[in-house]
Amino acid sequence: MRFPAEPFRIKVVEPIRRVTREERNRLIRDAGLNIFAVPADSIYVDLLTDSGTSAMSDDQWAGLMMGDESYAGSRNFFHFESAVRDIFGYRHVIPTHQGRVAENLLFSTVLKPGDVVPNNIHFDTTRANVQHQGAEAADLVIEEGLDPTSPHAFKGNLDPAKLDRLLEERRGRVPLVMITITNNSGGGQPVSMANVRAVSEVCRRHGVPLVFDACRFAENAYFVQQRESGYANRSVAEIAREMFSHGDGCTMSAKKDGLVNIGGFLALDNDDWARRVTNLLILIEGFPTYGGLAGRDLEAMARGLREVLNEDYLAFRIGQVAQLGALLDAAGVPIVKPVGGHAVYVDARRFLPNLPQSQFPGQALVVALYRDYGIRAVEVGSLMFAETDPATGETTYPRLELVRLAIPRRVYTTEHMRYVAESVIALHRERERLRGLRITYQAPVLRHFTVRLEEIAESGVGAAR
Ligand code: P70
Repeated sequence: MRFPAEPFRIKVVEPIRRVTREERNRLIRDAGLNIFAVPADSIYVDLLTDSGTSAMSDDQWAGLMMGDESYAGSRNFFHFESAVRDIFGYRHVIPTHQGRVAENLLFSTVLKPGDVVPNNIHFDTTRANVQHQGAEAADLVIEEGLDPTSPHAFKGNLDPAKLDRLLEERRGRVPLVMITITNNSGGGQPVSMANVRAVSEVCRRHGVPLVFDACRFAENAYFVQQRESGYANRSVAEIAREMFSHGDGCTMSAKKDGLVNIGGFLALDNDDWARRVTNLLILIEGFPTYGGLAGRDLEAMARGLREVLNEDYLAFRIGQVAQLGALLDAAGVPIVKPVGGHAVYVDARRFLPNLPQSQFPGQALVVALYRDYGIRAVEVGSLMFAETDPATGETTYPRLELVRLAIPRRVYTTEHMRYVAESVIALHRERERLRGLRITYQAPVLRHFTVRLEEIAESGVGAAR
């Protein structure tokens, strides 16, 4: 395997400032070992997220110039609305400025305290938005999806039997079922069409609507085409359309597979939900034909949503991520396999087996990657997801302790990817010198964004409570 050739030429370049290790060391200390708090211009390869970090095409940039900034009825809204209807097939299209607002609008409209929302695995903002309504977020991914070594082709699948049981037990308390494509918290793993069909059948039997978290829908559809029997000769656009036909709506952060730097939406078939969501939208986000965005942003999103279905692009995209994973795997770095769509996930538990989850091995790895190599990754593990019961003070840790190397779309070249691979491999060889961390400040929700930590002195290693 090799890195795929880029199916684009580069027309604009953004210089990267080179920074010394001493400067990075100082910056990460000032940041309280929180990678969100270091200045982005002190980073060489920024793999914090694939969200809002993509490079737009010349066609999208041209679209920005066609922005119609009318308060109501902008032509760009109609372009955007027809792109969403064509691709997703849902009637009501409600623009938001990003994905979490779509989640918040939906959940504040349909959830009550004590409700439950099943999902394969909720991502952080989705989980937090469910909990914010006093509802419970239930993760029902198949067992293989929690095993970083299982070679299952669709590790994002939601277990239909677990769902059936939950819908039985919590009858009347489940206003909707969600399914995240691809499953970000589980390693960017795809969900198969057969699974969506099975989940949809269970939902219909119980009379509960199915809503997709569709952030990375094109990447998911590409995996279906490549891996699921019966889909090799179907276009990615047809596959996406078929998948959405099994559900009742979707929330979307267009900062991923919309190929834009800002934007999102909620698309729904249910008239009553759409009406109530729209009323709330006007209260907190904006008029229904712009929803917190400029006309030009809507145009870029309309064009990006169509462009992302280009199969040369997707082959390059998925191939670039897969090859980074293959280089790490060949050198013995423990990663989640198969490699996901938008990111390579390093298994921090196996990378740093001597550090217990209470010492944040994933974050320790993130700090070292930045300090030593100028690479920014993000922890998706105990820092992001551990929960402490306020009554008992007991902490439950997530099954997976991962470090995500998320690849922005069309931004980095093959040489950047090689640099990342060589750096992670070098760090793996020197892993003995990494130390555990402890928290010195944390917020009550979504703490990873603002947390502060310090390194535990040498003698503290392995001596966790
Ligand atoms: C990411 C970002 C956002 C996201 C998502 C899924 C499956 C909804 C949203 C919210 C968040 C992030 C994480 C770490 C560092 C930076 C950013 N995911 N559903 O990178 O969408 O951000 O538009 O409100 O993945 O995975 P939005």
